[in-house]
Amino acid sequence: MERTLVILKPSAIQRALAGEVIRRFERKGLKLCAIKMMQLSDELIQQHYAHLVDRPFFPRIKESMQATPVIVCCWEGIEAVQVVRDLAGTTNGRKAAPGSIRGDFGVSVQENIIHASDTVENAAIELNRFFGADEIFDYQQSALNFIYASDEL
Ligand code: IDP
Ligand code: MG
Repeated sequence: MERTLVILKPSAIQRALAGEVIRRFERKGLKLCAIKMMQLSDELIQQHYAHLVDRPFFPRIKESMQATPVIVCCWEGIEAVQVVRDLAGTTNGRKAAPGSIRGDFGVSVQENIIHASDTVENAAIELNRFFGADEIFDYQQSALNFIYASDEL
């Protein structure tokens, strides 16, 4: 099983899409292992978007990510990192496929509703960045044998 980080950005909070987005992950069969609301600090944003710090639009992203508290969550499943990236859709909401979260709910590059970890390695780093070990829960997903076949588990 993989675990991945999703952030419901201020664009999701302000547009009252948090429930809708969480519902999509739940209905897919992913297991919710952690969830909390938090206000992102300057330091956390600089670490999280380190690959964009030198880009001219970085101050705008930072302001946007701090506009409201965000909801961070951890989702678990087989190949969960790619499954969640596919559910999110490509970065630009105008280009994202209809049916994806960004494709259905956004028309912006920046205000694109969610963050989703892009690799297994980054997912582990990001989960560690946003959650303490005691905030991520191990519990039995009772429908597991109806979500996956026995040879997939
Ligand atoms: P991703 O979120 O699809 O992984 P990244 O390239 O990692 O995309 O960028 C992180 C976030 O920074 C994007 O989700 C988007 O909110 C914002 N962003 C990326 N590129 C641009 C840009 O060219 N203009 C404004 N915001 C951008
Ligand atoms: Mg990214």
